[in-house]
Amino acid sequence: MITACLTSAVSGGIYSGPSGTTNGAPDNPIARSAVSTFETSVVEYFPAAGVSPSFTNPETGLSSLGEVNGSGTPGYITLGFDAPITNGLGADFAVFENGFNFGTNSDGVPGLFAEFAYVDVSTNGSDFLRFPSINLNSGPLPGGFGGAFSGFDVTNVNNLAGKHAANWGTPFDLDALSTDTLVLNGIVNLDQINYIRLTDIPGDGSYTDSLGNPIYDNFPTSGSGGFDYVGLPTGAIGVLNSVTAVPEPSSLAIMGMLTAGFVARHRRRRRHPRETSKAATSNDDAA
Ligand SMILES: [Ca+2]
Ligand SMILES: [Ca+2]
Ligand SMILES: [Ca+2]
Repeated sequence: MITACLTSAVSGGIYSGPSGTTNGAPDNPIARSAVSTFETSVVEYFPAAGVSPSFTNPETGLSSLGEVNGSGTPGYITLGFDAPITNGLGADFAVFENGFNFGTNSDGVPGLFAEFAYVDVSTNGSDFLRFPSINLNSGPLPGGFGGAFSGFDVTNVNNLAGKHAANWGTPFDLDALSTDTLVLNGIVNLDQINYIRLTDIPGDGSYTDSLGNPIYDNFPTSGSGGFDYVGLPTGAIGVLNSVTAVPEPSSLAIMGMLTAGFVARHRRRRRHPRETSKAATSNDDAA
């Protein structure tokens, strides 16, 4: 029975469902419990008009990006890291939102209460490069409560933040950007990503994926409108590949203690050269 469910899940769309592993999907999510490093700073935060003040404090907790229609500027947030993200094997970071399962597609795969965002990366903080994305949905799943409260079939969605349920991170592989002009010109260094920006997608279809398809999500939402940023210190960007961190202060302390011990032994040897030499001799005899 489980096998039948997994097989039908793949036939709905090739991408992963909202939570857990979907057999054969290229973008299975990362569990939050499997990640230990997250962003450490909020570099910029510009919510769109209409977000409730209680959801506008990203440095201390849950905040929202808000959304506007196609004529305005969508809300966004730019996040910084202690160590640059690098393009290692497979996915290099994962983005977490707070969506939840809602509805099911024709294959019985759960849908998602979706609030999507574009993902951009930067080395220098001013030149940002956007991940290519795919949305093959032409609207919400049936059974919702209208445009602002419906489920969406995320097996038709790729490389948009917010396509997985809470505590499941959407994986992003920097390899997807390797042929872009900004990378080839050295302006964005995929082995030194210092900034990641999340930009809400107002899901009325006025914003598109990389193929030109309109993107739909719950719209218009109010209060905590648009993509929800979980806030610091929890963090929304799980780092999977990064520059090797410098030793932690605790490690340095241990190294210091080891060095001090070595110096003390060295001094004892210099003070009592004969004893040391005797000990060595007797050891030799024993052998
Ligand atoms: Ca990679
Ligand atoms: Ca949300
Ligand atoms: Ca949105």
